[in-house]
Amino acid sequence: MEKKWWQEVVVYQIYPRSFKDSNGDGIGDIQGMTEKLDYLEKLGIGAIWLSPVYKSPNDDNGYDISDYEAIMTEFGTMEDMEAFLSEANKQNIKVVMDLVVNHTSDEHRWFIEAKKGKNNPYRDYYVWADPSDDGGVPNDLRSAFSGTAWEFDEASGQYYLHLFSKKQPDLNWQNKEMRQSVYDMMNFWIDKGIGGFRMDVIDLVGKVPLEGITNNGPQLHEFLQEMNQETFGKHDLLTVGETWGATPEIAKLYSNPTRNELSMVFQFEHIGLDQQPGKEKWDLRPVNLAELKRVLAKWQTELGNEGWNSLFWNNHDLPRMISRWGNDREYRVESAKMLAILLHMMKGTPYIYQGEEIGMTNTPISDISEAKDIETINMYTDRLEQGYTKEEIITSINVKGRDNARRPLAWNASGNGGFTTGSPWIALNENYKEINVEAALNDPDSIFYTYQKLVQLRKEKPIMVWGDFELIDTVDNVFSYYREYKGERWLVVTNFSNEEQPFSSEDEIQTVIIQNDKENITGLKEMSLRPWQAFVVKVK
Ligand code: TEU
Ligand code: CA
Repeated sequence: MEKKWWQEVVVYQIYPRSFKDSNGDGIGDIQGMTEKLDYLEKLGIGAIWLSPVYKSPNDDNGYDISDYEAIMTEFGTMEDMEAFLSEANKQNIKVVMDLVVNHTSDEHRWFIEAKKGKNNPYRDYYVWADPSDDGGVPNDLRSAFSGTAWEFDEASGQYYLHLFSKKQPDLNWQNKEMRQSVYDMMNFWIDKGIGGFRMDVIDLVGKVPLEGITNNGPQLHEFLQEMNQETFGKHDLLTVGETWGATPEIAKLYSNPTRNELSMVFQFEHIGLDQQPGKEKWDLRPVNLAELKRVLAKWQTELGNEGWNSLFWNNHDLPRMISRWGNDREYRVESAKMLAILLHMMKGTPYIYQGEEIGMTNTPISDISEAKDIETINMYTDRLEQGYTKEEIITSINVKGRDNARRPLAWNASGNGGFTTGSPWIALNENYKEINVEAALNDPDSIFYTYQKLVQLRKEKPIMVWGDFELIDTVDNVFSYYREYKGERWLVVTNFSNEEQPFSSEDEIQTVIIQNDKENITGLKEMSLRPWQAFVVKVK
C-alpha cells in the first residue's frame, strides 16, 4: 500500500464545547483551543479531529448545522478559526474538520427555503413523502433519538425525514445539485488549509427511505467516488468515515486506495459488545473478553493490504472506556495505560479522545435533570412511557450515556479545573482535582507520558505502522499478540482483569519497548501477570 502521512500519525479528537473556555462564558471555544496547542504539541499528535464548530442552534451540540461556512457564535469567529488553523499548521498539526452532510439543521437556509413549498428549488434538497393511506407516517423508519423518523409539515401536507432529531432533516443525496453544493462547501474549507474530513454517519447518504434502506444504500460508494473526484481527491488529506454498519468487507470498499474513496472508516463492532444482540445500546450485558479479542483480531487481519484501520476506544458519543471495560477505581492508572498500549500497538491510525490521555472517567448522574444530551433525554422520556423505572434508565445512562464523554477537561485543580472562569455548560466530574492536565504533566509516571511515548514510538518504529498482526492463544482475560515486520518481532502482553493471570512464552526478551509499571521483566516463562499489567518486548 502506498505510504501516506495519516498512516503514521496519531489523531487527537477535540470536543470544542468541553476543551477550553477563553472568555468565561462556561463554553469551550476556538481561542481556547489555540491557547492549548502547545499541550497537544507536547503529546506529539500529528492531527486534530475537530468536532463541529459551524453555525448551529445546538439541538445536537453542533451536529445540526445551519451554515457550513460560518462559525458557531459561541465558539468564536472565522478569524479565530483561521488563526487556529495557521497556528496548528505552524506546529505541524493538521486539522481534520467534521463533515455533517447526511442532514442539516432545520434552521439552515436550504431547509427554510424548502419548506416554502413543493416548487421551491431547494425542496428536493430534502426527503419528503406523502402520508400513508391511513394518513399517518410514510413507513416505520425510526429516529436514532427515539420516535418516528418522519415529521409532518402542515403547510405542504407532506412528511420530511429525520433519522436524528426533528431539527436535523436529512439531505436528499439523489439530488445532483445538492451534492454539488456540498462539494463547493468542502472545497471552501480545503482552500483554508485543513488536513482532512471526518464524515458523520456517511454510510447513510446512500439511503432509499421509502424502501426502508438507510445505511449501505445502492449508490453510496458511487457518491463517495464522485465526492473524492470533486473535492479532496486532488489533495493529500485524511478522510475517515463514521460507518456504524461496516464489516471488514465493506471497510475495504471505502479504504482500498484503488477505489478512490476514503482513507479509512470508524467501525464500531468492538464498541457494541456490551449490549444485548439486536437490542439498543441501553440494554446492557457484560463484555466478553474472548469476543473482544476475536473481533479486534478479525479487523487487524482481514483488511490485509486492501484497506486501513482506525483504532479508538473513545469519542464524543461513547462512555469513557476506562470506566466501561477498565477499572476506574483502584486500578485507574494501570488499566488506562493497559488500554492505551493494547490499542496503540495495533495496525491502523490511533485516535485519542480528549481527556483519555489523563484517564478521565464516566460521570454518573442521579436525576435526568443533570443530562444535556438530546439522545439521552429523548430515550428517558421514551422508556418511561414504555414502563421502565427511573432507576433502570438512569443506570443505563450512567453506563452508556454520551454526556459521560462531554464533561469539561480539567487543566488544573483550581475552580472548575481551570476550564472556565465562569460556570461550565455542564458540571465537571468532581474527581477533576485529581484528574487534570497539570497533575498529569507534573507526574513522570502519569498516563499522559505513556500516551506521549506511544505516539513517539509510532514515529520511530515502522513495525508499529506496517507490522503484521498475529493473535496469541491465551487464557480469556489475557490479550496478547505479535507484530512482525522485516524479520523483527514484537510481543504485546496485557492482563485485562482485576486478578492475576497466567502467561507463558518460549520467546526470549531482547528489549523492553514499553510497560505500564516499573517492575523488571526478566523472562516470559510461567509468568503471573499482575492486575491490568501490560508490556511490549522485542523478541526477535
Ligand atoms: O453519531 C451517529 C450515531 O449514530 C450515534 O449518535 C449513535 O446514535 C449513538 O449515539 C452511538 O452510541 C454521529 C455523531 O457522532 C453524533 O454526535 C451525532 O449526534 C449524530 O451522528 C447525528 O449527527
Ligand atoms: Ca467560551
